Amino acid sequence: MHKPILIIGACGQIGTELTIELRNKYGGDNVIASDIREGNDSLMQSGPFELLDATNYAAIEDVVMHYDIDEIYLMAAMLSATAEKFPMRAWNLNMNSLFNVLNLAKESKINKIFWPSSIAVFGPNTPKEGTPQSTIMEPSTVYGISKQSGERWCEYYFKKYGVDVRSVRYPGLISWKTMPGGGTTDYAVEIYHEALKNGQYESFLKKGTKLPMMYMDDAIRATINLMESPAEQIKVRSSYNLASMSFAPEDISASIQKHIPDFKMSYAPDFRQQIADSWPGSIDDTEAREHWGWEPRFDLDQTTQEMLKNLGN
Ligand code: AKB
Repeated sequence: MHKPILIIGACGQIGTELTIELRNKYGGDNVIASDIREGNDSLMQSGPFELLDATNYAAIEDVVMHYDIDEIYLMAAMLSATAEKFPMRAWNLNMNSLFNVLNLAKESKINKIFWPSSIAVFGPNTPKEGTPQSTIMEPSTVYGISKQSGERWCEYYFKKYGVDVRSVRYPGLISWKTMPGGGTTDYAVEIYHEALKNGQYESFLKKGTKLPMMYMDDAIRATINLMESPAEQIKVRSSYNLASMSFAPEDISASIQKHIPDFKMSYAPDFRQQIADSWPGSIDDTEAREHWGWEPRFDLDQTTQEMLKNLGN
Protein backbone atom coordinates (compact mmCIF):
# COMPACT_ATOMS: atom_id res chain seq x y z
CA MET A 1 0.00 0.00 0.00
CA HIS A 2 1.23 3.51 -0.84
CA LYS A 3 1.95 5.80 2.11
CA PRO A 4 -0.29 8.90 2.47
CA ILE A 5 0.18 11.82 0.11
CA LEU A 6 -0.73 15.48 0.73
CA ILE A 7 -1.59 17.79 -2.18
CA ILE A 8 -1.33 21.47 -1.28
CA GLY A 9 -3.22 23.65 -3.77
CA ALA A 10 -5.42 20.70 -4.77
CA CYS A 11 -8.27 22.84 -6.16
CA GLY A 12 -6.29 24.60 -8.89
CA GLN A 13 -5.94 23.67 -12.56
CA ILE A 14 -3.22 21.03 -12.07
CA GLY A 15 -4.05 20.10 -8.45
CA THR A 16 -7.60 18.98 -9.27
CA GLU A 17 -6.60 16.48 -11.96
CA LEU A 18 -3.49 15.35 -10.08
CA THR A 19 -5.53 14.61 -6.95
CA ILE A 20 -8.13 12.59 -8.87
CA GLU A 21 -5.44 10.61 -10.71
CA LEU A 22 -3.45 9.88 -7.54
CA ARG A 23 -6.65 8.80 -5.78
CA ASN A 24 -7.47 6.43 -8.67
CA LYS A 25 -3.98 4.99 -8.37
CA TYR A 26 -3.38 4.83 -4.62
CA GLY A 27 -6.91 4.91 -3.14
CA GLY A 28 -9.08 7.88 -2.13
CA ASP A 29 -8.21 7.81 1.57
CA ASN A 30 -4.47 7.80 0.86
CA VAL A 31 -4.48 11.15 -0.94
CA ILE A 32 -5.31 14.17 1.23
CA ALA A 33 -6.41 17.20 -0.79
CA SER A 34 -5.88 20.66 0.70
CA ASP A 35 -6.36 24.26 -0.40
CA ILE A 36 -7.43 27.64 1.00
CA ARG A 37 -10.81 27.12 -0.69
CA GLU A 38 -13.01 24.14 -1.46
CA GLY A 39 -12.84 22.49 -4.88
CA ASN A 40 -15.29 20.90 -7.30
CA ASP A 41 -17.55 17.97 -6.38
CA SER A 42 -15.38 15.21 -7.84
CA LEU A 43 -12.43 16.42 -5.75
CA MET A 44 -14.39 17.02 -2.55
CA GLN A 45 -16.24 13.71 -2.72
CA SER A 46 -13.39 11.37 -3.67
CA GLY A 47 -11.32 11.55 -0.47
CA PRO A 48 -10.27 13.62 2.57
CA PHE A 49 -10.00 17.42 2.27
CA GLU A 50 -8.37 19.98 4.61
CA LEU A 51 -8.60 23.77 4.42
CA LEU A 52 -4.94 24.79 4.49
CA ASP A 53 -2.89 27.95 3.95
CA ALA A 54 0.34 26.99 2.14
CA THR A 55 2.24 29.79 3.88
CA ASN A 56 1.37 28.51 7.39
CA TYR A 57 4.12 26.09 8.47
CA ALA A 58 2.42 25.00 11.71
CA ALA A 59 -0.86 24.24 9.94
CA ILE A 60 0.88 22.10 7.30
CA GLU A 61 2.87 20.31 10.01
CA ASP A 62 -0.39 19.49 11.87
CA VAL A 63 -1.89 17.90 8.75
CA VAL A 64 1.35 16.01 8.04
CA MET A 65 1.40 14.57 11.58
CA HIS A 66 -2.34 13.83 11.67
CA TYR A 67 -2.33 11.77 8.46
CA ASP A 68 1.27 10.47 8.76
CA ILE A 69 2.05 12.05 5.37
CA ASP A 70 4.98 10.65 3.39
CA GLU A 71 4.96 12.82 0.23
CA ILE A 72 3.82 16.37 -0.53
CA TYR A 73 2.89 17.77 -3.95
CA LEU A 74 3.03 21.55 -3.55
CA MET A 75 0.78 22.94 -6.31
CA ALA A 76 -0.19 26.29 -4.70
CA ALA A 77 1.30 29.28 -6.54
CA MET A 78 0.48 32.69 -7.96
CA LEU A 79 0.92 32.54 -11.75
CA SER A 80 2.63 34.95 -14.11
CA ALA A 81 -0.09 37.48 -15.01
CA THR A 82 -1.47 37.86 -11.47
CA ALA A 83 2.03 37.98 -10.00
CA GLU A 84 2.83 41.09 -12.09
CA LYS A 85 -0.08 42.83 -10.32
CA PHE A 86 0.81 41.65 -6.80
CA PRO A 87 4.60 41.15 -6.73
CA MET A 88 5.07 40.91 -2.97
CA ARG A 89 2.08 38.62 -2.44
CA ALA A 90 3.37 36.39 -5.24
CA TRP A 91 6.88 36.27 -3.77
CA ASN A 92 5.53 35.48 -0.29
CA LEU A 93 3.21 32.71 -1.46
CA ASN A 94 5.55 31.12 -4.00
CA MET A 95 8.65 31.16 -1.74
CA ASN A 96 7.26 30.63 1.77
CA SER A 97 5.16 27.65 0.72
CA LEU A 98 8.25 26.06 -0.83
CA PHE A 99 10.40 26.70 2.27
CA ASN A 100 7.65 25.16 4.41
CA VAL A 101 7.74 21.83 2.60
CA LEU A 102 11.53 21.83 2.11
CA ASN A 103 11.97 22.36 5.86
CA LEU A 104 9.47 19.60 6.73
CA ALA A 105 11.60 17.23 4.61
CA LYS A 106 14.84 18.56 6.11
CA GLU A 107 13.41 17.70 9.54
CA SER A 108 12.52 14.19 8.26
CA LYS A 109 8.79 14.76 8.77
CA ILE A 110 8.12 13.86 5.11
CA ASN A 111 10.21 11.87 2.63
CA LYS A 112 9.53 13.24 -0.84
CA ILE A 113 8.41 16.51 -2.47
CA PHE A 114 7.07 17.47 -5.88
CA TRP A 115 7.33 21.18 -6.66
CA PRO A 116 6.40 22.64 -10.06
CA SER A 117 8.67 25.05 -11.87
CA SER A 118 7.84 26.66 -15.22
CA ILE A 119 9.14 27.81 -18.61
CA ALA A 120 8.92 31.23 -16.90
CA VAL A 121 12.39 30.61 -15.42
CA PHE A 122 13.74 31.59 -18.84
CA GLY A 123 14.03 35.20 -19.96
CA PRO A 124 14.61 37.43 -22.98
CA ASN A 125 18.31 36.50 -23.21
CA THR A 126 17.66 32.75 -23.25
CA PRO A 127 18.00 30.99 -26.65
CA LYS A 128 14.41 31.01 -27.96
CA GLU A 129 14.20 27.74 -29.89
CA GLY A 130 15.09 24.33 -28.52
CA THR A 131 15.89 25.97 -25.17
CA PRO A 132 18.32 23.60 -23.43
CA GLN A 133 18.13 22.31 -19.85
CA SER A 134 21.07 24.48 -18.76
CA THR A 135 21.33 27.89 -20.37
CA ILE A 136 21.09 31.63 -19.69
CA MET A 137 18.25 32.19 -17.22
CA GLU A 138 17.45 35.83 -16.60
CA PRO A 139 13.68 35.84 -15.98
CA SER A 140 12.04 39.25 -16.30
CA THR A 141 8.77 38.46 -14.51
CA VAL A 142 7.94 38.26 -10.80
CA TYR A 143 6.67 34.70 -11.27
CA GLY A 144 9.78 33.66 -13.21
CA ILE A 145 12.08 35.13 -10.57
CA SER A 146 10.26 33.17 -7.85
CA LYS A 147 10.43 29.94 -9.87
CA GLN A 148 14.12 30.37 -10.66
CA SER A 149 14.91 31.08 -6.99
CA GLY A 150 12.80 28.06 -6.02
CA GLU A 151 14.82 25.84 -8.35
CA ARG A 152 18.08 27.02 -6.76
CA TRP A 153 16.68 26.27 -3.28
CA CYS A 154 15.47 22.80 -4.32
CA GLU A 155 18.92 21.88 -5.59
CA TYR A 156 20.51 23.37 -2.45
CA TYR A 157 18.26 21.34 -0.09
CA PHE A 158 18.99 18.17 -2.09
CA LYS A 159 22.76 18.67 -2.03
CA LYS A 160 23.07 20.05 1.49
CA TYR A 161 20.40 18.07 3.39
CA GLY A 162 19.59 15.13 1.08
CA VAL A 163 15.98 16.29 0.59
CA ASP A 164 14.31 14.18 -2.15
CA VAL A 165 12.70 17.02 -4.10
CA ARG A 166 11.66 16.57 -7.74
CA SER A 167 10.44 19.11 -10.26
CA VAL A 168 9.52 19.83 -13.87
CA ARG A 169 9.31 23.13 -15.74
CA TYR A 170 5.70 22.99 -16.93
CA PRO A 171 4.82 24.68 -20.22
CA GLY A 172 1.33 26.17 -20.63
CA LEU A 173 -1.19 23.47 -19.68
CA ILE A 174 -4.44 22.79 -21.52
CA SER A 175 -7.28 21.07 -19.69
CA TRP A 176 -11.08 20.94 -19.64
CA LYS A 177 -11.86 19.91 -16.04
CA THR A 178 -10.71 23.06 -14.19
CA MET A 179 -10.02 26.56 -15.53
CA PRO A 180 -6.50 27.98 -15.15
CA GLY A 181 -6.19 31.23 -13.23
CA GLY A 182 -3.87 34.16 -13.73
CA GLY A 183 -1.44 32.73 -16.27
CA THR A 184 -0.14 34.01 -19.61
CA THR A 185 -0.90 30.73 -21.39
CA ASP A 186 -4.55 30.73 -20.21
CA TYR A 187 -5.74 31.85 -23.66
CA ALA A 188 -5.11 28.31 -24.94
CA VAL A 189 -7.86 27.04 -22.59
CA GLU A 190 -10.28 30.00 -22.84
CA ILE A 191 -10.30 29.71 -26.64
CA TYR A 192 -12.00 26.27 -26.56
CA HIS A 193 -14.72 27.46 -24.17
CA GLU A 194 -15.40 30.54 -26.32
CA ALA A 195 -15.28 28.59 -29.59
CA LEU A 196 -18.06 26.30 -28.36
CA LYS A 197 -20.09 29.08 -26.70
CA ASN A 198 -19.76 31.99 -29.13
CA GLY A 199 -17.87 30.72 -32.19
CA GLN A 200 -15.22 33.40 -31.73
CA TYR A 201 -12.33 34.43 -29.48
CA GLU A 202 -10.29 37.60 -28.92
CA SER A 203 -6.72 36.56 -28.13
CA PHE A 204 -4.71 38.63 -25.63
CA LEU A 205 -1.53 37.43 -27.38
CA LYS A 206 -0.77 38.51 -30.93
CA LYS A 207 -0.25 36.34 -34.01
CA GLY A 208 3.12 34.62 -34.11
CA THR A 209 3.51 34.31 -30.32
CA LYS A 210 4.72 30.73 -30.23
CA LEU A 211 4.86 29.15 -26.76
CA PRO A 212 5.52 25.65 -25.39
CA MET A 213 2.24 23.95 -24.38
CA MET A 214 1.03 20.55 -23.14
CA TYR A 215 -2.24 18.66 -22.73
CA MET A 216 -3.00 18.05 -19.04
CA ASP A 217 -3.04 14.23 -19.30
CA ASP A 218 0.60 14.34 -20.44
CA ALA A 219 1.53 16.74 -17.62
CA ILE A 220 -0.09 14.53 -14.95
CA ARG A 221 1.57 11.40 -16.35
CA ALA A 222 4.97 13.15 -16.37
CA THR A 223 4.52 14.32 -12.79
CA ILE A 224 3.58 10.89 -11.42
CA ASN A 225 6.28 9.12 -13.49
CA LEU A 226 8.91 11.48 -12.14
CA MET A 227 7.76 10.87 -8.56
CA GLU A 228 7.68 7.08 -9.04
CA SER A 229 11.14 6.88 -10.66
CA PRO A 230 14.00 5.45 -8.57
CA ALA A 231 15.93 8.28 -6.88
CA GLU A 232 19.19 7.46 -8.69
CA GLN A 233 17.53 8.20 -12.07
CA ILE A 234 16.73 11.77 -11.00
CA LYS A 235 19.94 13.55 -11.90
CA VAL A 236 18.52 17.07 -12.16
CA ARG A 237 17.44 18.38 -8.74
CA SER A 238 16.61 21.92 -9.79
CA SER A 239 13.89 21.20 -12.36
CA TYR A 240 13.58 19.25 -15.63
CA ASN A 241 12.71 20.82 -19.00
CA LEU A 242 9.51 19.14 -20.22
CA ALA A 243 8.05 19.52 -23.72
CA SER A 244 5.38 18.22 -26.04
CA MET A 245 4.08 20.84 -28.52
CA SER A 246 4.63 24.49 -29.39
CA PHE A 247 2.14 26.73 -31.17
CA ALA A 248 1.00 30.32 -31.73
CA PRO A 249 -2.60 31.62 -31.40
CA GLU A 250 -3.23 31.29 -35.16
CA ASP A 251 -2.21 27.60 -35.02
CA ILE A 252 -4.75 26.73 -32.32
CA SER A 253 -7.36 28.74 -34.23
CA ALA A 254 -6.66 26.67 -37.39
CA SER A 255 -6.88 23.47 -35.36
CA ILE A 256 -10.31 24.50 -34.00
CA GLN A 257 -11.51 25.46 -37.51
CA LYS A 258 -11.07 21.83 -38.57
CA HIS A 259 -14.07 21.11 -36.29
CA ILE A 260 -15.84 24.49 -36.24
CA PRO A 261 -15.24 25.97 -39.74
CA ASP A 262 -16.92 29.33 -38.90
CA PHE A 263 -14.74 29.95 -35.84
CA LYS A 264 -13.35 33.51 -35.87
CA MET A 265 -10.21 34.70 -34.11
CA SER A 266 -9.27 38.33 -33.42
CA TYR A 267 -6.27 39.80 -31.64
CA ALA A 268 -6.03 42.43 -28.88
CA PRO A 269 -2.68 41.99 -27.13
CA ASP A 270 -2.48 43.28 -23.54
CA PHE A 271 0.22 43.34 -20.82
CA ARG A 272 0.57 39.57 -21.07
CA GLN A 273 2.17 39.95 -24.52
CA GLN A 274 5.36 41.24 -22.90
CA ILE A 275 5.47 38.25 -20.55
CA ALA A 276 4.96 35.81 -23.44
CA ASP A 277 7.65 37.58 -25.51
CA SER A 278 10.19 36.90 -22.76
CA TRP A 279 9.58 33.12 -22.80
CA PRO A 280 10.97 30.43 -25.15
CA GLY A 281 9.12 29.24 -28.25
CA SER A 282 10.22 25.62 -27.86
CA ILE A 283 11.99 23.48 -25.27
CA ASP A 284 14.63 20.74 -25.48
CA ASP A 285 13.71 18.06 -22.93
CA THR A 286 16.39 15.47 -23.76
CA GLU A 287 17.38 14.99 -20.10
CA ALA A 288 13.82 14.15 -18.97
CA ARG A 289 13.51 11.66 -21.84
CA GLU A 290 16.89 10.04 -21.12
CA HIS A 291 16.85 10.05 -17.30
CA TRP A 292 13.31 8.87 -16.55
CA GLY A 293 11.78 7.96 -19.89
CA TRP A 294 9.51 10.97 -20.53
CA GLU A 295 7.53 10.86 -23.77
CA PRO A 296 4.53 13.05 -24.67
CA ARG A 297 1.39 11.57 -26.28
CA PHE A 298 -0.80 14.52 -27.31
CA ASP A 299 -0.15 16.93 -30.20
CA LEU A 300 -2.20 20.07 -30.95
CA ASP A 301 -4.88 18.35 -33.07
CA GLN A 302 -5.35 15.54 -30.55
CA THR A 303 -5.62 18.15 -27.79
CA THR A 304 -8.25 20.07 -29.78
CA GLN A 305 -10.23 16.89 -30.34
CA GLU A 306 -10.20 16.03 -26.60
CA MET A 307 -11.05 19.59 -25.52
CA LEU A 308 -13.98 20.04 -27.91
CA LYS A 309 -15.34 16.55 -27.23
CA ASN A 310 -15.27 16.94 -23.43
CA LEU A 311 -16.37 20.58 -23.24
CA GLY A 312 -19.07 20.04 -25.86
CA ASN A 313 -20.95 17.52 -23.71
C1 AKB B 1 1.59 30.87 -16.69
O1 AKB B 1 1.20 31.20 -17.81
O2 AKB B 1 1.90 31.68 -15.80
C2 AKB B 1 1.75 29.39 -16.40
C3 AKB B 1 3.15 28.91 -16.66
C4 AKB B 1 3.65 28.83 -18.05
O3 AKB B 1 3.86 28.58 -15.75
N1 AKB B 1 0.83 28.64 -17.17
